[in-house]
Amino acid sequence: MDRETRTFAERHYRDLGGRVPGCDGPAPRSVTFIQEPDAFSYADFVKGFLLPNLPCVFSSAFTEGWGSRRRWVTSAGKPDFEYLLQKYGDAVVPVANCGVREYNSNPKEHMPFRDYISYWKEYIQGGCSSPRGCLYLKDWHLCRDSLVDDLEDIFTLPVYFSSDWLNEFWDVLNVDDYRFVYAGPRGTWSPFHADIFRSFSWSVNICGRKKWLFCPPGQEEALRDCHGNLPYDVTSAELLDTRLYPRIQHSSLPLEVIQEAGEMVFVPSGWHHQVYNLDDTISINHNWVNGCNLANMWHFLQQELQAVQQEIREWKDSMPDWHHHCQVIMKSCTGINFEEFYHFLKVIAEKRLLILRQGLKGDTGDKPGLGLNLQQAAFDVGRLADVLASVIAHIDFQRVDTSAFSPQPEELLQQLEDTMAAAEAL
Ligand SMILES: O=C(O)CCC(=O)C(=O)O
Ligand SMILES: [Fe+2]
Repeated sequence: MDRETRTFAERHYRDLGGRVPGCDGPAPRSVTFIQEPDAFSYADFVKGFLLPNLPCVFSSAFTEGWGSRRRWVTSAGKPDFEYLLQKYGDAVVPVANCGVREYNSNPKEHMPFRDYISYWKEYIQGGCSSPRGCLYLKDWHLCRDSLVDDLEDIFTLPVYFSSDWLNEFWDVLNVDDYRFVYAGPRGTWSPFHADIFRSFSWSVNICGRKKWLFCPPGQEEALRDCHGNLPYDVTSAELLDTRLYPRIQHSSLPLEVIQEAGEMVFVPSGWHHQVYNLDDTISINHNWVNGCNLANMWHFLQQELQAVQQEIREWKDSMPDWHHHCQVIMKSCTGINFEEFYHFLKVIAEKRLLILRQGLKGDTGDKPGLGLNLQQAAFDVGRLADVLASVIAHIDFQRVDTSAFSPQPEELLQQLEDTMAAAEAL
C-alpha cells in the first residue's frame, strides 16, 4: 500500500463515521471485468473494489503462471484425474450431497479422494447422473492437510488478496486455515449464503466454469420468507409465492456472472451468493478478513451473540452463568466468541505494532515473513483501534472475564492509539 492509498482509505472510514461498510449507493447492474494485470495495481483494487465492497472478475491472465493450471488440467481443459489421483489419491476429503437439503446447506461425508474421483468418472459416464446422487467436494483444506510440498507449485497468492488476517492468524496458531479446494462435475452447486464471519472470498477456476448469482448486502432482506428465513435456492419457483415470500416484490434480480477457466472472482463482504458448476470444475478459494471488512466481522459477531441470547432468553434469570453460556454456545455455532475475537485482534495488532515501531525507529530493513509495508501496517493499526474501541465498549465484552488477558484490552488500545499518532508522520 502506498501513502496516497492509505490516506484515501483512512478518509473513507472517517467519512463512514462508524457505519458498517456495505455497498453504498445503488447496487451495480453488472460486475466489472479486469483484463490486464499490468494495468491494474493494488491501489486500483483497494479504491475500486475493496473499499466500496464491490465484486469484480479478473481475467485468466492474472493466474497464467499457476502450477495447478498446468498440472491439474489436461490439454482438453478437463481435470487430469490420473495426475490428481497419483498426487492426492490418499487424502480424505469432505463431500457434500447437493441433492439433500439440511436447513440451508447440504449434509457432508468424508471419503478418500480416490473414491471421489471414481464417483466423478461414473457420473460423467452416466451422462451427468449417478445413483449416488450429486456429490460435490467442498472446503478441502489442501494446504493444511500438508500434502503439499510446495504451495508455489499450485498457486501464487495475488497481491490484491495479500492482506489476509484470517490466514495470518491461523498460521500463527498452526491449526487451521481458510484456504480451500472445490471440485465437482457439472450440476454441482452451492446454495445461497454469505461467507463465514462476513469475510471476503476470492475464487479461481483451475478448470471448468461457474455461474455466480450475487445479491448486494441488505438486499437479501427482501428474500426472507414469512418466518424470516433466507432461501436455500434463490432460483426456486417457491419465491414467486407472495404468501410465503411477502417481500419478494421489493427484491431485484441477482447479478449474474459467468466465470471462465482461469478467471478469478472477488466476492465482497456480506454479499450473498449462489454458485453453479457449469462443467467439470476445480477451483481454489480463500476466505479472508482484513482492515477493510474487520468492522463487518465485528458487526456480524454482535448479531450472532444477539441471536443466541434471543434463543435462550427464557433461562436468563434462572441460570447463574447465563452470559458465559451464551458465549460458549456462540463459540460452537459461529466458530468464534468475543474472547477469541479479542485474541485475533491482539495477534494481528502486536505484529503490526512491531513493524511500525521498527519503522518509526528508522529500521526499515526486510522483516522476513511479514511481507508488509509500513503504510499497510499503519492503515491496519487504525482499523484495529476503531474496532477494538467498539469491542471494549460492548456490554457483553465487559461481562467476559478478561483478567488473564495480556495485554489488557485497554492497554492494547492505548498502544494502538499511540502508535497511530506516531505513524501520522510516516
Ligand atoms: O464455488 C462454489 O461452489 C462456492 C464458492 C463460494 O461460495 C465462495 O468462494 O465464496
Ligand atoms: Fe461463498
